Order: sequence, then structure tokens, then C-alpha cells
Amino acid sequence: AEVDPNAPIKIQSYKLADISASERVALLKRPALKSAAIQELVRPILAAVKERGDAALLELTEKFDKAKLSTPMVQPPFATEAVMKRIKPEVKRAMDQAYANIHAFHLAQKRTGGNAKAADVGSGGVVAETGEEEEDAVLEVETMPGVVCRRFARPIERVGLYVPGGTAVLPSTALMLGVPAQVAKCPVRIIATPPRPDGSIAPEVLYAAHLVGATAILAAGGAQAVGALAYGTDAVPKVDKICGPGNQFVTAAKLLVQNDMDACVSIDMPAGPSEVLVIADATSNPDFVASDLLSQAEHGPDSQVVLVAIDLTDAQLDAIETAIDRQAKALPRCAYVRQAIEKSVTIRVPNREEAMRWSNDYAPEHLIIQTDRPEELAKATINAGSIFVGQWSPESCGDYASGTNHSLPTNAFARQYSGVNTDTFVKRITSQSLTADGLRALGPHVVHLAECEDLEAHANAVRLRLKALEKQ
Ligand code: HSO
Ligand code: ZN
Repeated sequence: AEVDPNAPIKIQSYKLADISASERVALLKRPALKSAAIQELVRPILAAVKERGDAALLELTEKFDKAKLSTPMVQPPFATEAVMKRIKPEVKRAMDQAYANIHAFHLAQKRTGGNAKAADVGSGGVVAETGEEEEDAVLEVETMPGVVCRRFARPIERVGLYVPGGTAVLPSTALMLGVPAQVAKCPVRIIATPPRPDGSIAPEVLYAAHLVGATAILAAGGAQAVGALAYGTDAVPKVDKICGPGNQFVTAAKLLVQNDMDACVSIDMPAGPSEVLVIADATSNPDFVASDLLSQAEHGPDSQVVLVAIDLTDAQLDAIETAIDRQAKALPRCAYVRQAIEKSVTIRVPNREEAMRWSNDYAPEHLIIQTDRPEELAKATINAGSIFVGQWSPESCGDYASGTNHSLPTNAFARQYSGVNTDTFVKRITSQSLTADGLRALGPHVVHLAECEDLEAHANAVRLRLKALEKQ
């Protein structure tokens, strides 16, 4: 149906006191997606790529992306002179700054990486604290005399990094996925992204691939790209983990290949449409609040934005609503914004505690706190992908260049998932070494536990050794 471009763009607003328990549950939900139907469309695509490899991949790329390719792979060098000529110098400089910040933050994650306390544990566990060439810190604990346990990181060997195409070019996503994989030193790092109809890849994505040292680019998108990465083809190396956001087809494909034992592949997280929750109070600037809500809404018609308004008068809320309507109508992507805003809500709450209760229950991908004493609310946050603290910290900065990652858990998965980070690209191996004295002390306990579980061979493996030690 035709939409009147002058029709108001207004978020539906609710007062907390008027919301029943069942309404609360419904309002905290994201707009429903048709995931079962999508899965049925994706299954045959995955099967085709699994069975017919490159032939199927190239057919599907022609069908969905209108690009006729002779090979799906693009090899380095990516930042050739011809490519660099097509990138505006200010965009190149911006990408360089973004890369530097993202790199700095993700490299720091590697050095500490959950092992920062290793030095406190005794036995001189810290191997490295500085320098990119050093390995991750090794955690080492002597749990009892002669029993030493260690934990150390190793890169995931082959990773696929999905960079969506579609309605916008997203070189920023190539940086967000590529930098942590580079810092983690994954030996094979393939950026997958749909080609343009002429078969080319956007120059900015090529430059991002150069900065992060991608080992190759897979010029394919959608479920077919995920299938090629999961199963491998003659041209496309099979990967061990697939990361990155995508549309519903990409997400469905990631979930399906993750469940296919033949593929033996993992994914970063189940991704859904992007979302933001902004907390505002009487001190916040209505234009700033509106601009943050809209920057998320413009991502797509399925985006959801939530405004939690703390103790605002009708006039104060009206100022925000007027700003939303005015700013939205000036946006080139106003049609998406309108649809996203239709699915969005304002919740009027009486105080900061209720604001945080709503936010933590919603578990937003992005949480923007534009209130008095914003740090306090950041501290009270239990569930969120990434937090933007105070009025000078718009989400756009984290989306592009502050240093944090923008691949974040949506759909309330911030309850149990972290956003992409350096740990996403490593696994941790544990080891134990026992001395003879260590086995003398621990062995009898292990024998008793094995007997308790009726696992005689387990008990024997210890008894044999304890006997051998007696003879020494
Ligand atoms: N807000 C998006 C990331 C993004 N924004 C990319 C601009 N480009 C999801 O976190
Ligand atoms: Zn964004």
C-alpha cells in the first residue's frame, strides 16, 4: 500500500504503571521473524552447495546477486593502485583511524584475555604481557603439590567472516570481524561478501580486507556463501567457524550448518535484526536522543528501537517525538525508518531503577544512556551487547571507530552471549602434568571415584602406576 510521506512518524508510547504483566512480556519481545519458513528456503540452497560445490555456488550467485563469475575467490593483493584510486582520501583516513582503534582494543583483549590474574596464581604463569608477536598469557595453577594445570589459547585455524552486502556497503563490518581474527592470528581468514552485479567487490571492502590481512575473499553472499564456507568446495576452503551478521537467510544458514555434524563448524552467535534501547531523562537533549534512535532504525525495516523515558513530562516527551518526526522525514532511508518505528516503543518509567529493570529484561544489543550520572546506570547494567555512556557517546562511534566491536548479540541473546571479540577467534586448551609425588597423592582419590562409577579400566590406569611407583 502507498504510504503518505507526510504521515507522522511516531513511536507508540506506554506508561509503565498501565502495563500488565502479560503486556510487559509482549512489549519486551522482538518483532517475530518467520524463521521456519526461511529455513525451508535455505535447506535446498545448502544442499546444492554441499553436493555440487562451485557449480551450484556460481549459479546461485548469478541468480541472487546477478553476477556472472568464473571463480568465486578473489586473492590478494586487494589494495591495488586501481582500487585505492576509487576510495576517497578522507574515507581511507577514516578507515585507518578506525582500524587503529579497533586493533588497539582487540589486541589489549588478547594480552589479558581472562588470564590477567595469572601472575597472582603463583608459579610465574604469565608468559607475555606486551608485544603483538608474543603469545597469549598462559594460566597455570598448581592445584595440589605435583599437580599442575594449565590453560592456553590457540587460534581457530580457518575462519569465515561474513560481510553483508545488500542495501549498503559495510566495510566497517569487515574491520570488526577481520581485526580480532588478525589479532588472534587465525591462519586462514576468508571474508565472504556478495559481489556487485558487475562481479566486483566494493573498493572500501577490498581496502578493509587489506588492512586486516584477509587471506582471500569469497565473492558470494547469502546462504550459498555460508554453505561454501561450511562444507568447502574445490575453490573455497572449508572453515572451522563462521562469524558475522547477515539477513535472515544468512542467519538461518549459519544455524543449519552449525547443527550439521558433517560440517563440523561453529558460529559466533544467532543474529537478528539490529536494535537499540535509549534511556533518557529530563537532562537529555531531545535531538540527540532522536538521532540515536533513528541511526539504528535506518538499518532496516526489521530494526527495533526502544526509548525508556525516566520521569519525563508530556512536553519533554513531545520534544523528543517532534525531533524524531522531523529528523526522520529528512533521511534518505525514511521508508525503512518508518517501518522500524512502527515496531518500536517508548516506555515511560518513574525512576532510574525501573529504567534499568526494563533495559536488563530487554537485554538490548546497544544500550545508550543519555541521562544525568550515566556511569551509574552503566554499572547497573546486567544485560547488553555494548553500552554508550553519556550524551557525547553516540552509537555511531561504536558502529565505526571507537574501538569496540559492532557485531553484537541481538534478540535478547545479550543475556548469554558476548559480542565478537578476540576470544571469538581462539579456543583454549587445558593441560595437566603430574609428578610421581603428584600421582601418589591424587591417585587413590581417582581410584575411588572410578570404582564409584564402576569404571574399572579407569581405576586400573592409576593402580598400575601406583604399583610401579611402590617398586621404585
Ligand atoms: N549498528 C550496526 C552496525 C553498523 N552500523 C554498521 C553502521 N554500519 C549493528 O551493530
Ligand atoms: Zn549502525
